[in-house]
Amino acid sequence: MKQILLLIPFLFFVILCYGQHKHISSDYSNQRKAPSRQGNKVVYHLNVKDTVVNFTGKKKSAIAINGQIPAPTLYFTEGDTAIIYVHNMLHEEVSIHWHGILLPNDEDGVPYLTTTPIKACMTHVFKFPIIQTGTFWYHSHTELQEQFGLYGPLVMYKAEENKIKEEVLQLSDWTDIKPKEVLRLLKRNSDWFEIQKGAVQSYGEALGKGQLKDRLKFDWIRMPGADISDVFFPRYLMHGSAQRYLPLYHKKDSIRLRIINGSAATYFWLQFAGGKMKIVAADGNDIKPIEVDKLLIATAETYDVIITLPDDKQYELRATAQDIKGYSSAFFGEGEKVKAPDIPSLDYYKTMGEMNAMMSKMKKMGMKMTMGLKMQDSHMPDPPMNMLKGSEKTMAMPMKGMSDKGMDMNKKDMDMKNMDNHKMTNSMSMKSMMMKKMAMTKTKLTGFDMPPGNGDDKVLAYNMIQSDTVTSLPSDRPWREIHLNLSGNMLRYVWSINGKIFSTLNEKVKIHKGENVRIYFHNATMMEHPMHLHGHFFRVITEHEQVSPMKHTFNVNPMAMSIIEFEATEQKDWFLHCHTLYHMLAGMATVISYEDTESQVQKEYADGYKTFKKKHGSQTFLWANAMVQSQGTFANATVSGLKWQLNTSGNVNWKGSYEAETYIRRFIDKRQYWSAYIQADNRFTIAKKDGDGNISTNEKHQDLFAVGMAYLLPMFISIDGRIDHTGNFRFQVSRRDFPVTKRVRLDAVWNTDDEYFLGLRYVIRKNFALAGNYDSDYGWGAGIDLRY
Ligand SMILES: [Cu+2]
Repeated sequence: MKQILLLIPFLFFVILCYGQHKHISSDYSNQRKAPSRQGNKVVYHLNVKDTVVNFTGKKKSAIAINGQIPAPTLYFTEGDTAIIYVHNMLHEEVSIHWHGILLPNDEDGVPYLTTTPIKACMTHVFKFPIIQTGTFWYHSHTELQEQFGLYGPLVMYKAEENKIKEEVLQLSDWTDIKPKEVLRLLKRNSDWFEIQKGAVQSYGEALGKGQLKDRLKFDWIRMPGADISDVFFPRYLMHGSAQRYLPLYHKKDSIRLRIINGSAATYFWLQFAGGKMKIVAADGNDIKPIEVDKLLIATAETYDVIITLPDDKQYELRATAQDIKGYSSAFFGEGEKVKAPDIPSLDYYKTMGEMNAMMSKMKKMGMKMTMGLKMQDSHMPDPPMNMLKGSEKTMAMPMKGMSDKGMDMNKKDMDMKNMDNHKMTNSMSMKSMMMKKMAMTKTKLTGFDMPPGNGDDKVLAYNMIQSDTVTSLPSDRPWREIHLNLSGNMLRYVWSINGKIFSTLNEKVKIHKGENVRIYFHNATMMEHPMHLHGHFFRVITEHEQVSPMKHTFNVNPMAMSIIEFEATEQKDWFLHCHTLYHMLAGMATVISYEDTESQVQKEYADGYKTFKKKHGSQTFLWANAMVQSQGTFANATVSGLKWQLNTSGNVNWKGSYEAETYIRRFIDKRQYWSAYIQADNRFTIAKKDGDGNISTNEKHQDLFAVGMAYLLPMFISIDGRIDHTGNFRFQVSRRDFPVTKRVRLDAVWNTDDEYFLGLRYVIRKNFALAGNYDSDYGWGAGIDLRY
């Protein structure tokens, strides 16, 4: 009886949930075609639901809104009130953030930070006045849902708008690998994506190209290689399909393209086959029109671009992924196809050499790969991007990860933090002025100037964008200056701001209403970061000081410094983060917080907020592998957290000898080169045959406890010393995953107990390789390597 009573609340929930679904379904059919309008209230219903897609020839699950990917475009006019019902029909929590929209804090849609999370089977109503115009978008802010398809456009018209024909085009990237698995592979430091992209920089190829020295230099500073992106995407989408056909356009038609980069982790080069593209708005704000041949759109940015068809043909608008590994297209008009030119693929080895040359140049100049920290030095050399620009244009490619030197910045930065982080000033200090000047004239704030095609093309740079109104901040306000270092560790795929991973962030960045806020972004990493501040527009300082463009998302170049400024007119907390989804979820986020105003949601959902934070950098991952060989099996499993790892490895041969080692390791320093561990060993050895070939009955059993320390040397050589409970000291040297060729990896281990291991792997698939090895205890063998 008691059990039945306990069942009642459960049954009640099931009925409620089912009822909710039914209710939504009927709503859905009514609402899917158009919003309902009552006076200036515009009502939309968004049904978030599982779906099945087929972008690559394989059926995969995804998430759609009203059955669509991208989600339906929401249209409003300035002065409207948006009323948006989000019906969560998933069995998991959902959130919707209105990207680039100025709205009350609790409508911003970041779950647990600003807005109540939308639990499974629940509906949340967003209501906010439309006080701006332009092209924007919306997306989930819950874990990896955005990569699953949860994004859509949002267009706000002026009350009196000169409308011409228009197309909304949302760009995105798609992977058949589950996004969670993508993140796990990045955390595992798997090189499967590099293999897929053809971006492995192996010793074999470097030797063949005469660039062994460059390859060694990279390894010497513990940098895995030069690359632009972390993830391989098999498909890029132009508003939901790889190729889109828009035949209803004719000669001389001008079309306003509202282009939104809704990708999880891709910048795109845009090209139009029918002539120049006229850019008229950036991030929703009108700018002085600029005609260009190419433009790079960073993740989460939007541009309004006008194209004109020169003839009655089909003209391609192409969006090429920045790593040139694929593109999506839209064809305008009918008739003969006119394609946009192909962009030559990247030469990683060439880049490697050029980056090394740049680094030595910087070293010679005594520059600590840090921008903006030595402003007083009038002989300050140009920032690296500038150097890049002056030389070969194809070299503007970043190195993946974090340089040794870049990490020095953290130390230095600590001093700087004490000095003037969050500093209040009434007027600009000398240093501030110098830095600003630098941002204006030296750091060009472009995307990578890797010209897609010939060098005469006009390529958009931030410095070319001028707002059509003056954007300078009021001069009678106090200034607050904030320095944010974008930092990271590629080896363990940890990303941070001021050395803090969001999951471990205790102190928010405090500002005060009524101030002018200036934020310096110092990118100490070798990757670009599209930084996005919620709920505000900021001016990105360019050489057109007065009319610097207003944006909600902007690209910070590798090893460069950029400045943004905004008026603090809001209240409560606003998310500030890198919009590369995997960087954000690995910790590159912080909170801009208005002093003395607190979000009710964070208090109300304190535990949820903790979990939300944890999911931005402190997730736990598991990986394992097993080499099944002719002489035995070698297995290894790791559970990895932010600062610790639990690992167990074991070997067993067909005769019954086995050995198992289990350790728990804690990383000590910021760079995570140092670690300390405790270990338990367990061995059972059946002695080998004696000289006459008789099997000896001599068996040996040994249990050991040990403590040790390990350090990662240049060249990715790991050294490790441990002492066990019998007093025996063991020193071990190892180098793993050494890239011999694109697909061949070498592992080598040696220790003072005279044990050694040499293994070669030929990688065939993400989780399958052919392997052969020699182990001092187990002998020669060949077989397969299975990886998870
Ligand atoms: Cu980033």
